[in-house]
Amino acid sequence: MNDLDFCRKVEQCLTADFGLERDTARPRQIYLATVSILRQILLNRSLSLEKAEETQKKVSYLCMEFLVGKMLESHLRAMGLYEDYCVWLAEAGQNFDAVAAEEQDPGIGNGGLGRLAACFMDSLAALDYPAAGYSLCYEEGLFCQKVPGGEQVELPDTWLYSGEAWLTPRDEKTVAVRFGGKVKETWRQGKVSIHYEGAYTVLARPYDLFIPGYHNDAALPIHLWRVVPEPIRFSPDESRRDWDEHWREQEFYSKISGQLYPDDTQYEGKKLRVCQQYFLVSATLQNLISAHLSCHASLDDFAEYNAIHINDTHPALAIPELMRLLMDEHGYDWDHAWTITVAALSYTNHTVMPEALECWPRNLLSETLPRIVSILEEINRRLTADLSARLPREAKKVAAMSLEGDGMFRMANLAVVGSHTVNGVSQIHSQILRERVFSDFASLNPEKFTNVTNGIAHRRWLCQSNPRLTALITETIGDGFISNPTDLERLYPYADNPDFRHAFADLRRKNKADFSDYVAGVYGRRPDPDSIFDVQIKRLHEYKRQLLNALRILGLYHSLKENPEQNFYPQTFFFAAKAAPGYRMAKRILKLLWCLGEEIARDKAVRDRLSLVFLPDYNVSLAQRIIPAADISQQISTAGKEASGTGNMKLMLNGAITLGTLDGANVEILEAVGKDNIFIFGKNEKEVEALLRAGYDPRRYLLPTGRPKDAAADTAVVSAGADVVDRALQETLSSILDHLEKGIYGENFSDLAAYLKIGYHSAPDPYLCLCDYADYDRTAAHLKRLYADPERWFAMATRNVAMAGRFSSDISIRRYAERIWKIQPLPASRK
Ligand code: 26Q
Repeated sequence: MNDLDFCRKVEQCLTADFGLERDTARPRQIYLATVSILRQILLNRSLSLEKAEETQKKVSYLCMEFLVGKMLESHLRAMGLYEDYCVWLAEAGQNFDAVAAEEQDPGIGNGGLGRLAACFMDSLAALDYPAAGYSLCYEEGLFCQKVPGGEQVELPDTWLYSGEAWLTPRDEKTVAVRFGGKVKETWRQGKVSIHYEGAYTVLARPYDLFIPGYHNDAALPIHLWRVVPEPIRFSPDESRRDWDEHWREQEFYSKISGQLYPDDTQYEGKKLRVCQQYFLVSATLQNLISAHLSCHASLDDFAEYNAIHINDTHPALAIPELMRLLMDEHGYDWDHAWTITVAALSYTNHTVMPEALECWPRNLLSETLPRIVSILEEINRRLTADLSARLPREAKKVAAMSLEGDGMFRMANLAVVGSHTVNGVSQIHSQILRERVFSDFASLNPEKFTNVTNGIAHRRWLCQSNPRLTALITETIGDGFISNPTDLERLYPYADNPDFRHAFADLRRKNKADFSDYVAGVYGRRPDPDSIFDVQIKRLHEYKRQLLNALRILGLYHSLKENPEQNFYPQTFFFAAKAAPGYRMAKRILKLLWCLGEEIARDKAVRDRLSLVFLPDYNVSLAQRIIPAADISQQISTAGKEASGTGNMKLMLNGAITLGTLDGANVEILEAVGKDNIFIFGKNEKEVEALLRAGYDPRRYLLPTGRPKDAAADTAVVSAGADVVDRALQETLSSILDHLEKGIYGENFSDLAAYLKIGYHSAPDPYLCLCDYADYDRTAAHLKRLYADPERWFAMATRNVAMAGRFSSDISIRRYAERIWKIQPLPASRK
């Protein structure tokens, strides 16, 4: 279809569906009509893809979340319709931004993991791989965040109000998923048949969301499963039903696709969550099996045509569920079913935080999924028998590798055992998986473990969100990088070209001014676009150390108060972060950030040079606005804790300079740009581990208590591990903690001071804020000094942009496709 046809169709739709003309229609109706036409085009494309897939292996990417971001602009751009559509609107006196504003951010994800899934779909479509995403169609996405008075308030995210328009219900693909009840096994001639008594059946219907490829004909579906209540047919059987019980069950199960869980690390054994997970995997696998059987004689070759990827352990029940379907519904014996299952499945781990590793209480699983539990037990019986034979006299190891322990089923062990390949999401993370988290499995089966470093959709995160930089790059090296991201390396020599650097500085200044206007419009205060924009945007978590950043800002504040005449380049710190609703410490840190922002804003003596802006309701759209305006990218997690990070890549791609620890993908950014173009500080992962093992004592970094400050001269130098802690540092940190105790903007933060000093749960701060403070401060100060030299700064920025191509999700996806999924792009001749 050419662009004019497209605009004409939108116009026809406006008339036919709403009885409106393009010049009098409201933006919402134009939005709905446009989405309706895009959806029809994409549905047609995806149907032709379904045909092509019959003869080729495809990947199904299972993920409890897809944080797709707004789609109107990105889809129009990918489909080559954007420019003409804007002109067509303008001719009618309409404006693209007004129409685009009708779309809410579809918040069906928490953070990094969900956003990664969305970036991967973008690249799979761009590279024309046969693929589909599978997730749930949550009625409500991640909560909208308000922060009145610094307290986080969570409001429901009703994304379907504008999001429904993108969805195509696929009634014909509805399947049944059973929960609860009792399992009856009947053995006949060595074969078991399974019956369920008193199980509750929920219908699952997919609502498809389509992702277009970049300038090709691809349209990949993300199938979002939604609960549909089963119609009740009144029969003698039904008359014996306990109807009270039925209503109770209906009330519970109808909520399965109701809400996204807003936690991104904390595991909690909630029945509804396990039901969501099983609902996703059961519906998905039934869908894949019936699609396979519609064009193949049997399931013997299922794994030759299907790569099934489980994104974190959340869909790990796919392993026992595929076993169940193969054995109970399709008559396979155990060994054959297991061979097919392991050949089909692969698993990406996204976290090493122990509190995030999912373990389901046995009782809960037995009452909810009795047949799955018997399969898990059999997998485990065979696993532990095999391990005991291979590791005699190593009962401890065998117990640690078992799927069951302490009355829990361990999903990470299940995911490792039931997959042919396991990968981490950055070099350092994959190494930690091999050496620590899964070391026993890795020593028995080293070839199972690999690394695929995460990536980002550079077409969204550069081309769409930073048009000025994109234009400069295109003028300089052409537009090849849009499809071949490593072409950006051709920009590298321009770091030494003053004209290029000036043009870069100039556009950054404009981006900052635009962003300042936006902030002023939405939040009331206008940041100074001539100050350094220093950005930390990510979920709020102790390990990400927003608290460390806040301590340093307090340090700067004190220093400005004490020495107002100093030469201080104005600096604006931006934070955006949602805290999990039940995460108390995260909410306290959020409050501190907010209060500190207010206190500084009211201090006439410093506010022109230092400010802290907490931007509420962080989401994909806000990220797209702030990233092109960022000078400094803070990636300061305690080493070994951040699996990869992807915000670090987005900021680098837009030329922000990283201030970070040797953690996650920062390590690879360092490798890409070299040590002169990134600012690394703090303990590395091995040192962190060693220090925690040896015993970390944060009080070494503070003035000894119980003595007046000036009487403690004899403690001028105190050693803390390898560190030399001088008295000036102790004074700085003590006065920062005093300030927390005294209160900031009327709020007392003694709890945070105690956390830093003594720790809580009888352990000192495991994220080592005080320990890393001095090096952080030194490194940040050094980086800031460089800002005063724009020639040097924009040379560094240029090198960052130039080397960011390797972090495109196109590159990650090619690796997954070639090394893990073994899939090929569709032939160009498919139409
Ligand atoms: C688990 C159980 C119950 C409820 C919720 C959850 C849950 C939900 C989401 C647990 C974890 C998540 C999300 C994790 C996540 O986003 N991890 C991030 O993944 C990114 C992509 O690989 C990495 O870049 C980040 O480093 C990692 O933190």
